[in-house]
Amino acid sequence: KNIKLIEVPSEIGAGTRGASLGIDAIKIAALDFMSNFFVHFPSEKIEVENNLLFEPIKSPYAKRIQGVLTMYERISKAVSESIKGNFFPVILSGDHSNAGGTIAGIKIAKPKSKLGVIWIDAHADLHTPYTTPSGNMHGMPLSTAIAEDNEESKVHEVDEKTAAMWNQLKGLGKIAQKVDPEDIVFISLRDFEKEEKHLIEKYGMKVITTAEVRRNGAESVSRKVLRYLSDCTDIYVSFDVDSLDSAISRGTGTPVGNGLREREAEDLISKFMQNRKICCFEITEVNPTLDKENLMAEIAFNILQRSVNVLMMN
Ligand code: DIR
Ligand code: MN
Ligand code: MN
Ligand code: MN
Repeated sequence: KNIKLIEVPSEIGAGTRGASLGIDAIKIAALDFMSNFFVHFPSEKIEVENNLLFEPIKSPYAKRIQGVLTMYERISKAVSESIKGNFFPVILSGDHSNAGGTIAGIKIAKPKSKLGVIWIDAHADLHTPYTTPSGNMHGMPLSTAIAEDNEESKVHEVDEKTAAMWNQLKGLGKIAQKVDPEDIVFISLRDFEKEEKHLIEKYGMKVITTAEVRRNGAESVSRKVLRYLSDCTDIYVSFDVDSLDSAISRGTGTPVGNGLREREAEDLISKFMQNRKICCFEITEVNPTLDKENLMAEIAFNILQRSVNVLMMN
């Protein structure tokens, strides 16, 4: 495959500052490993709106949604153009809200695809402005992808302007539901709210636990996941580094225990990358300001490098 790196150092969707530095931290890890990985691929850096962090919050239940909408537009354009140009986009991203733009971009490039999503994350990222406990938009990208408000679980009212921007996020590319909820598979999900659980149960989204990855191994788990997604034509893999256990993921905004080991994540992602349906890969939420010795970025780099090696052989 013809790899293109897309760098999205946006962190306006996160609740903790610093994820915009994750990409540079990954590059520094590459230098420390004396790897020339980053000279091998064309890359494109997307303009960001991180200056919004200095401004007052206008939408408490969807913080900086105006900026997130701008990011969705830019990211989806870059991703769709790279796919149309026959590239395989590998996205290095700040916070996970950016993944909503990535999914939109894939669908814009491949409107007829049935797109499956493998979401490797401690979290479900299925909140909406109507249910969010934090107002942080990195907890919402999958709801925009499935065009979901979760009215049934509503906990707060949302002002009209915010609601209108939320509708724009969901409708980006004039394709409402970009992913069928049943075509989402969560891996290592372990920290979610009841409003998210409601959607997972209602739509029958698939969940693979850390214990199952440990017990059955990468080969068996990847076969099962790909079987779940057997009627999909294309598959996107989104890797939030907080899927890794908190013992090794200090360097991310929301570390959670009972997560994957480095090798478990690496083996599993490499298996996915062998599949011909894989059309895009994203790594997100590395925050070096929280870390010691740049460990999180080093792990992310190892996983990135092995994944891209596998992609190039396929
Ligand atoms: C929580 C935390 N579900 C929220 N989400 C995180 O604020 O919506 N997602 N950290 O990655
Ligand atoms: Mn996430
Ligand atoms: Mn997460
Ligand atoms: Mn299906």
